[in-house]
Amino acid sequence: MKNDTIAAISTALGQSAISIVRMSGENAFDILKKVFTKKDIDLADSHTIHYGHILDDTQKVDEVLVSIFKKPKSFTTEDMIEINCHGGPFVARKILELLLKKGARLADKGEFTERAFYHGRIDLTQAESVLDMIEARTDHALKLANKGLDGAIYELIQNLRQKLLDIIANIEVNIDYPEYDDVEELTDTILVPRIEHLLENIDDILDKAAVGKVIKEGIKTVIIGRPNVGKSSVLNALLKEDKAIVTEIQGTTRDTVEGEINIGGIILKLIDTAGIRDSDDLIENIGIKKAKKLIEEAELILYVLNNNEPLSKDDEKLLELTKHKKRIVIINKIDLESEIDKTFENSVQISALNRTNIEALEKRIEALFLKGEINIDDSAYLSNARHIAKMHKVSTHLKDAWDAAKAHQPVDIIEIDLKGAWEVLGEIIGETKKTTLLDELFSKFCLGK
Ligand SMILES: Nc1nc2c(ncn2[C@@H]2O[C@H](COP(=O)(O)OP(=O)(O)OP(=O)(O)O)[C@@H](O)[C@H]2O)c(=O)[nH]1
Ligand SMILES: [Mg+2]
Repeated sequence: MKNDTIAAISTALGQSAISIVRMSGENAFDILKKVFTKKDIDLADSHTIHYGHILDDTQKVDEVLVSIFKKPKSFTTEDMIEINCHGGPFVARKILELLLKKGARLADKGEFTERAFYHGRIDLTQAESVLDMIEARTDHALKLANKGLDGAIYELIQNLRQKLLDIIANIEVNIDYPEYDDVEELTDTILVPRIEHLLENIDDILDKAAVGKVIKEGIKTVIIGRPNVGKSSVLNALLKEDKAIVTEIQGTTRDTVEGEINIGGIILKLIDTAGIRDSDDLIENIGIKKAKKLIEEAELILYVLNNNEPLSKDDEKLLELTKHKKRIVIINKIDLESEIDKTFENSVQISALNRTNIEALEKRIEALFLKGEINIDDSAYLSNARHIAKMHKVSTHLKDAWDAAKAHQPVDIIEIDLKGAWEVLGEIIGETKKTTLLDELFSKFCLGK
């Protein structure tokens, strides 16, 4: 790990009231002193703010406030300074250039957070939460990110690791010191329920993770149906704006139209598609192909029917094609006479034109993904795809260990999978520092973070 001095602009480029230029590393104060009017700033107390000017030799560049954080009590655990300058992108860039000229190096993406991680200030899940925080778009997502940042995921994982370690240590003592009487001998009758208990813990975590993922990433929702049933009208009603063109002509929507809404704290990524039918129109056919592909990728299908028309063969086919998906059948145009005699498992009757029952539709969507109230304050939710994939791996190891214990295998065989589970849990919090993974991870950050 390098400890040279790095610098970057930490705020978004563009015009704003202030911008922040950040610097971290062993020469941070020496470099600052070369450009700042207050020459004894390194003697000031940590966590204080100082008024002064940034100078390019004798030329004033900007009037600034400089915050100082002395090692080890800083985000990176190194000496850190933050220069609050005026918000024009030119000013911030000019100050950055000066710092670079005086000996700092331009930070890589995410390098400040990376240093915090490598110096043990935060674990990997907290580092990832910094990114979640930046990307959060709803209150729920923000809460999740905050919990991660506070170390809730870390604690959750460490707790599981501790339980596993207790079993592993017990097995090792049994193997190495069979004569030791005061340590319980772990027979399979004792091991099976203990592994079962861990598996239950993990199932619960994975159940909650499904909710966590939805909160973090949103739901890819595709609106499909035959031409003219009112798909674009449903999109507009949900978005509460006239985004897609609506006409009485069949085949109005040819390409996809997208929009986003926040329902009960989750983001619905809505995609309106071309009505599916046999068409001679080249462009429309491309749209139809796209719609069929989107069905495969969708996490939620809103299947729209026209209340005023009986089900057609096309409807039957499309309903069959989407029956394995999370789906809501929307019976639209209830202001017109009903021609549909079939009932559906999960359906809502609306009039997109009159905006009738749109709230019921929203409630139905919410219920499909958020079973019961989500209470993020109470427990930690995994939401990061990397963590969830690892947790599945942990679960597989534990199931194998459980099978082995049930089959009365020797304890050292069972132990192999228990150790495997323990290691994978370590990978979640970054205890096994595989550099390729870490490089990739931190490169997702923006500069100055
Ligand atoms: N009466 C009534 N008409 C509706 C309702 N919703 C939509 N329409 C009308 O149905 C026609 C088709 O609506 P669109 O939303 O364009 O239908 P679509 O499914 O997107 O059609 P394509 O893009 O051609 O596949 C328009 O004339 C709408 O005004 C409704 O709830 N009641
Ligand atoms: Mg349309």
